[in-house]
Amino acid sequence: MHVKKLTLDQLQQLAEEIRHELITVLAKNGGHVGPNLGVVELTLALHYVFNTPKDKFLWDVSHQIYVHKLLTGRKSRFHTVRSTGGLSGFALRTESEHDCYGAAHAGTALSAALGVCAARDQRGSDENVVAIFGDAALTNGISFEAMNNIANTTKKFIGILNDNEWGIAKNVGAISTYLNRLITHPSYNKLARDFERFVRRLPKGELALKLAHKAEEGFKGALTDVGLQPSPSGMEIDGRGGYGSSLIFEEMGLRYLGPIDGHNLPLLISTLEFAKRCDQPIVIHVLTQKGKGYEAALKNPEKFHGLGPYDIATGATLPAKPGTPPNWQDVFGQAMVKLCQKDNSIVGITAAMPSGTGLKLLEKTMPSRYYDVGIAEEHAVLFACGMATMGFHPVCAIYSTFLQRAYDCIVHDAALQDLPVIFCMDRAGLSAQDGPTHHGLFDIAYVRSVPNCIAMAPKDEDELVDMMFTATHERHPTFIRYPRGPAEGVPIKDQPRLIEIGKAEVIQNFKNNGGRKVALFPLGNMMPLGRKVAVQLAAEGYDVAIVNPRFVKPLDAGVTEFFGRAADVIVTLEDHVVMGGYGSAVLELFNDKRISTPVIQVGWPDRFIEHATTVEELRNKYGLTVENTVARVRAEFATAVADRQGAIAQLR
Ligand SMILES: Cc1ncc(C[n+]2csc(CCOP(=O)(O)OP(=O)(O)O)c2C)c(N)n1
Repeated sequence: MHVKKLTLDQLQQLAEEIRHELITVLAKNGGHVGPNLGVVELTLALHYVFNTPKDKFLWDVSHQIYVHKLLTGRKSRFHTVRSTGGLSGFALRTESEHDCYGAAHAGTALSAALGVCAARDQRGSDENVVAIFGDAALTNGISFEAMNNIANTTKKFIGILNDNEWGIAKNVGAISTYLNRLITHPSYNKLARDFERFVRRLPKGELALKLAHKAEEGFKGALTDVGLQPSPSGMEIDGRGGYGSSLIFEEMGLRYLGPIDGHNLPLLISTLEFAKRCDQPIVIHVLTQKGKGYEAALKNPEKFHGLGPYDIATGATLPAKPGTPPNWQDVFGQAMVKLCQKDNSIVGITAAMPSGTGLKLLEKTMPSRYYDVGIAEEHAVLFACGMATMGFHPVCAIYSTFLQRAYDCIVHDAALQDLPVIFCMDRAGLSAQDGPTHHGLFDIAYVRSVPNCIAMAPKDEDELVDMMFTATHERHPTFIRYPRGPAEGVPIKDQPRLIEIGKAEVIQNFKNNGGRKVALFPLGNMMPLGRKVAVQLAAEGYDVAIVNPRFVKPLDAGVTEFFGRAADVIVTLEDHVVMGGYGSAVLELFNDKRISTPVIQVGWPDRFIEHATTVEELRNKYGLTVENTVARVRAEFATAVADRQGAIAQLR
């Protein structure tokens, strides 16, 4: 797409077409509708002014990258976005030379962009480097770590703060309040003199000049166009000699331009042209509207941040089929409310994911017991640790993949001090359409090696509630992992039960019917697969036991050892990488006890699992299936028989 050759009218026409494409394709595939509709003009302006792949765009989270994909040779494949074999929903270096940096976790763009700048300066080349980051990404500590470093690292750095007042939910905290004050302040206009001078110096006849004139108009109307609320509080008092001196960016040695209307193409283009020529690191504060151009998305920014297929006319998403069990997240949210009602020591903490985790219900019903700390997982864990030292039982509801961010806080703060923080690790397992950045496949490995930690996985939603209840009675860091989507559909008891720590549940013992003995250990959400495997093996004459491990740490050494000695073959099943996972824990125990029963480990291989339309497709591809598990059991016995026959033949 030769955006640079287009006139302003053509650019505006293109913006319309892009919006249409986004709304129609995503209605089928699902995806990040609101964020992308919000950056149509910004992305067009970026491509108008800069030249990728030479110039580098680093998108924070990169969920807003669809427009960039459409403009960089991927239009014909856009209908495949987030589906099996199709385009990724995020920036991916292997997908295009125009995606110079992959991402999907928040807060990485500024640091990585600064690294690119440092490399450019070392090489002596002249690429422009642009980091595009959201107002909620700015609540993330890494963004500030980067800003602390920019001015003394490079002279050429362009940051674009894409401010739409929303993360997934409404942005929270002091930074958000600060940005709001900034954009509503009557003397906000930091576009200022030298920008005007720059505009006047532009050579006549260039489109940019015409755009610049339009820009002035647009700039005047910027705030009213976007329709942000004026701040109710007094803004003059910052205690530091005037509002201007308190600009965070300028205090950090970054030139600040804005706020400008992020839907005003001429204004965006002129401002970016200016930034390109600026010989000082610069941040441009751009105001955009999430969901711009689509009524349904404007009405419900949280839902349309990211969603599954929807009806274009109404914005309604497909209702769950009748009889679909509640989502794990909803069960978690309801259980939190009940637990908090009965026990004053319990609070819920989310890192900017109230609806995704299900904690929104707590926010609604018991707001005083609910904390949204922003996209700040490290802070969330440390905050929880602080509360735990005061006798509280904080529950951190954080996706498995995002908790990776806070690993040191888990080790150094929660575990080392042995604090009763509860980690509800949501999305443990696959997030199929998001892909490798979002799959939660490493948490067992990273938790089970840390002393003092207790790690469990419920087989169904009733057990999830029991485990949460149990965790609130513990004096150690406790981790509960469960996946995305519908639970198992079992009834939940009125009164949860305490589960004995480290105690597995024997669901089905051997029948001693003369069949070859196979003991299945399906962890957590692998129980349905385990049960199906059991049925198939029994049909083939095997004598099958099923154990619900419940605990990855501490393992139920007694039960595991018993079956290790009684069975001919053990099968562990886990929605986690095999390496370092639950099966590894069983093998370590067997090694310790000198048990030589073969262990078949069913789980994810030692590679990053790509995105796909459904979890089933990926399970089929990687063999987390009934057929493959049964085949491996058969093969194990065939090998054992062959080995035995070989050994007998040798004796003869
Ligand atoms: C470390 C981390 N935590 C949580 C998330 C989930 N998440 C994805 S996008 C998003 C909100 C981003 O808001 P913002 O940066 O303002 O961008 P916008 O969507 O508003 O354009 C969140 C919390 C994430 N991607 N990474």
